[in-house]
Amino acid sequence: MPGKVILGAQWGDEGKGKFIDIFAAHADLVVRSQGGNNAGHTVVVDGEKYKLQLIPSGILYPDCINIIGPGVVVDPRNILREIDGLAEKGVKADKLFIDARCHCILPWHLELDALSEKARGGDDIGTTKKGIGPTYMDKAERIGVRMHDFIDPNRFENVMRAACARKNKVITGVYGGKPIDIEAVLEEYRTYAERLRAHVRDTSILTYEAIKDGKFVLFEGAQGTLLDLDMGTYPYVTSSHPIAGGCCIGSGVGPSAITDIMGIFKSYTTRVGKGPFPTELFDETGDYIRNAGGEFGTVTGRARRTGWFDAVIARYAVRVNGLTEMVINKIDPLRGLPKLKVCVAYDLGGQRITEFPANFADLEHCTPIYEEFDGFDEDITACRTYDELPQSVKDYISALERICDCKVTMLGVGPARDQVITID
Ligand code: 2SA
Ligand code: GDP
Ligand code: MG
Repeated sequence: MPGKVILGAQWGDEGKGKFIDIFAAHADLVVRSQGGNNAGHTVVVDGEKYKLQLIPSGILYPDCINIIGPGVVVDPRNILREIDGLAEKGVKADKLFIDARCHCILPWHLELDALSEKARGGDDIGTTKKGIGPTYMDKAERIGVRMHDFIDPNRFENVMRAACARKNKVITGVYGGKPIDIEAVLEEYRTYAERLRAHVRDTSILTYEAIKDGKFVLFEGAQGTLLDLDMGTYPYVTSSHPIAGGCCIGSGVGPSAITDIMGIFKSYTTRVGKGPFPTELFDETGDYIRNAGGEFGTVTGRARRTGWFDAVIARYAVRVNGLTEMVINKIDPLRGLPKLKVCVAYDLGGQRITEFPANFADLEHCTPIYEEFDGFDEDITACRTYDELPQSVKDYISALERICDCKVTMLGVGPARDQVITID
């Protein structure tokens, strides 16, 4: 049985949620290994929309075990809200387990995320303001509050007081902000700690044993390859590791656990937040794609920036993730555009380059070199086999497969779980 990774191969929001949901139906265990509630996955089941942030998509299947691995940062207030929201829709969280090693996102992290973005002036990252960066900073500095301390009644108060006092110095001293009232936080968060206790485990054991027993383990990616702290468009990245290697670190199992790595792409590109984006469209074609694709942030509602498919990025994603297969999702929004463009290389100072630059300054000066393909006017949302697709769509997909040098195994033609095409 496979250890399958499904991850975002661009800047996130490729529609991972839909594919994770499809495979979660057969999975014994679904594992989140990085990020936090900055993620937003939309899953549409029987017309009902589920917007999941931190809880793995396997939650929608009663027999599936859902793991929040040690590499994830957990906002106690937010996860309980998500659990309650699901309960209102009849979805139980009795098989949801949070690793004891997870770092907690606490009120000072939210405050510091907002203050640090504001202090950067026009040079802000465009974060989701969920406290992600400041929480990972504390983890790297080795001063964070881990879940095992948070839920321990004998340690909770001391650990929280110490962390708050330390961060209040930064909030007031560095940013001139208002200190966090620890008494109010203790009162509110003590109840969260009590409620979360039943979910906390050493999840690396659960994941390891599932793999050893030959179960189907699905590693659920969040954000996307270009937002990876090391391999993404630094500094306009998130503070975790959305690339395939991050799954091992963030779930506590070794690389031999992973057999398949599926990269989800959109048939075009989007990005939320700031940072370079070579194929970005600032014209009516960009607006057309944004509206047709409903490109607005799942968590923050922000309008996503839109552009043509960038195969330089796609080849990079194939390489740094070791993708074994590609999915081209959201093809339907391209309907009605006379021509479809694919960026096959960049022009950098008169030189043609085909590898994604490591240097942010270079990337800013790259201009795309495009190949053009015919568009399509047909409604493809009801197509369920490759043969039913218009010839121009088939040509576009074959071209992406050729240019990216990776097999395309599935296509997406609409938001619902069944609006996919599997290519044999
Ligand atoms: P952060 O909050 O520190 O992780 O922000 C750092 C950068 O990472 C980007 N980022 C994302 N990009 C796309 N989608 C994300 N999730 C939500 C969604 C976003 C939303 O599914 O739509 O609702 O706006 C996500 N999370 C982080 C972020 O834009 C910064 O560029
Ligand atoms: P994720 O973060 O990668 O899971 O993606 P999001 O849920 O943030 O954004 C993807 C959006 O596109 C959601 O609103 C999905 O319901 C929608 N979606 C997913 N697949 C398709 C598709 O093939 N066609 C269209 N039109 N919408 C899709
Ligand atoms: Mg998303």
